[in-house]
Amino acid sequence: MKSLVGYCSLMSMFLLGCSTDCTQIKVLLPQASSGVYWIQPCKAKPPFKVFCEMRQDGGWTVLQRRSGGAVSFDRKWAAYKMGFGNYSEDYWLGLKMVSSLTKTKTWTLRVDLWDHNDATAFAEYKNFRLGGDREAFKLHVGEYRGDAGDAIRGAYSGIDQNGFGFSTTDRDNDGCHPCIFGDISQRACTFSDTGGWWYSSCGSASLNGEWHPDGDHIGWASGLHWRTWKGHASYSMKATRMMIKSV
Ligand SMILES: [Ca+2]
Repeated sequence: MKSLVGYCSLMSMFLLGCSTDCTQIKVLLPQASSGVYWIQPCKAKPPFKVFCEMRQDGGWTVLQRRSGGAVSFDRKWAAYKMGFGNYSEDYWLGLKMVSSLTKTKTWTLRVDLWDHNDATAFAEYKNFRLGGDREAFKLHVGEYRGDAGDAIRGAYSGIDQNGFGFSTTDRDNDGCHPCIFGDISQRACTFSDTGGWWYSSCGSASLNGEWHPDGDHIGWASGLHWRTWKGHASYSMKATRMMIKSV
């Protein structure tokens, strides 16, 4: 069935030209199941693979998934630009692909979080898009809704990540020098957080840090943080997922 659906998504891509994404596949094939698909947004050549979460509320293109420590997210600019990991497990789609996807249409970003007791929370942002390579894939988010809190805009003022470029250990766009974490002072947020992100002095959201298992998930500057939900003692999530839907 899945190979048939995959074939159909490829066929729809050829029939519809360049406009395919997970949302459109779900509209064309309401019975389509969650899985790996080829898509080709208008500004993207060649087509690329994504994991589509097919839900009652539509088809979502997964940008990021963390569920364990098998895939390291401690990587440099080139890797974050082009993507890494395993499409059906933990992965980062790639800033270039997300930027090309969000150049056209209007998108909603959904962030799902799981703690180590399997409690969940989510954050959704309207009008999500990324700028291009020349503006360091700057993050743009609109109105927030959810129960995880708006960690992108931050738990307090002065750390709003909206409008900031992406940073990695070899690309510093975090707007701070020094950057302060508790009693640590450094030139860049990525030195403590390790994973790439749209840091802003350094901010309340950071989902690409080092994954920590249950029992070792509290107190690390690195980790999978969403501090408007789990603000105390640097809590690192058990699992996270970031995905977008076109409207
Ligand atoms: Ca800096």
